[in-house]
Amino acid sequence: MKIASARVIVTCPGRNLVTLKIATDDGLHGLGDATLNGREKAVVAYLEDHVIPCLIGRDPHRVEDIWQYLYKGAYWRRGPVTMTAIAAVDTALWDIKAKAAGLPLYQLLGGRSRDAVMVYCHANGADIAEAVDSVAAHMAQGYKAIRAQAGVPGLDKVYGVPKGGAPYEPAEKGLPVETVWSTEKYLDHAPKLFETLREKFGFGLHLLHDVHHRLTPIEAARLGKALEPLRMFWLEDPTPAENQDAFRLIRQHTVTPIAVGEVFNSIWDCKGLIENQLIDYIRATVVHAGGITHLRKIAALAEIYQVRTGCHGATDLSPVCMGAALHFDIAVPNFGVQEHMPHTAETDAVFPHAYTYRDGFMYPGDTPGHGVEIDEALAAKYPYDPAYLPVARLEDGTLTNW
Ligand code: CS2
Ligand code: MG
Repeated sequence: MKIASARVIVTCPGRNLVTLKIATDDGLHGLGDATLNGREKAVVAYLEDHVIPCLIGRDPHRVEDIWQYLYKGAYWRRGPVTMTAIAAVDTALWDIKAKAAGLPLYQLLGGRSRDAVMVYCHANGADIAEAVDSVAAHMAQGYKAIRAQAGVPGLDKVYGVPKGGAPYEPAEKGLPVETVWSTEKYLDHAPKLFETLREKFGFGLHLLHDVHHRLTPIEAARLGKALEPLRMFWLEDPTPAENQDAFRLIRQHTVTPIAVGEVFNSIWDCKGLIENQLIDYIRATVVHAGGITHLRKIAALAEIYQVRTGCHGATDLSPVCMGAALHFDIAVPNFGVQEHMPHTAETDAVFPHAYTYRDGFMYPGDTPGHGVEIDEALAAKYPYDPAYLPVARLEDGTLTNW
């Protein structure tokens, strides 16, 4: 079997999604997600100009060798663009390998370690009352784990809360919009949200919260400590993680579980966090952390230190990533939880898939491969539409972490 061709498909059924399709000389094909929110075209160029020409004629079964070739052969290692491109190739090759074997991908990853994948959804509201209603609505859909985000009095826009009740989509069309952030206003308000949720719903529900990189380590420690009585499932991205040692300060002050890693693109971004047990969940994903091949290595390191997986699963990760992630999730021994932001109906129509949601859990399905396909004719009806993630500034104008 040889790789006969490969091409990149860009579509925008409500948001931009990038897919790599690799075809073999005996009629098989595999898909990989190559979406990098706000930098989609950089990955398209990396794949089309620097990767695809090197793939033609190679044996698609040599998944690890091709991964090493693309990682070490580039000389310039790591980074979100490079590792998303490698991830797309890797995911497509695993898809082909499983299809050639006539098996669902999870069977090539060690088989099931559980019967279902617990997922968490996004509840949000412009204020605490709306967020409470949103949590109740998602509980009614069967979710056992719910991330809650609410507006902050005095701030016009905050991460995770869409305007006008629309589904949350962080990227906005056109050039980046600028939003204002106030840690002081947020820190006074966040604990009230979870005190209200616990009073209303008790402790039988897993509650999660995404700080989205906005606090300093000591501020994150203060928030973690304030939330301890509310028994969070996790506090996500409490502080930027370039300085992995910063998490020691958080750990010294609070036992609230910490989740980090959706922006990580290699094991080197989280080696210290895991080995020093500074986090409890690693959020690295199939699409941004080098694909199935590399994510398995991150999960294996994490397993040694009792760190569990909690893969990112926002709508800017395509159904191709979700499908591959669910096969990874159902097989990996140290699974924690999978993020689940349902895609739009238009997106699901472009990407027919075997995975299903039922009563708080997801199932990858047993179709050979990762179980996700693309309707190229329909995809072509949604041309790329430039969109960027927002930029955040403090109230005095200082640029800060969005
Ligand atoms: C968020 C994402 O889902 C999450 O945990 O951090 O919505 C993130 O903001 C987007 O994926 C960025 O593109
Ligand atoms: Mg996040």
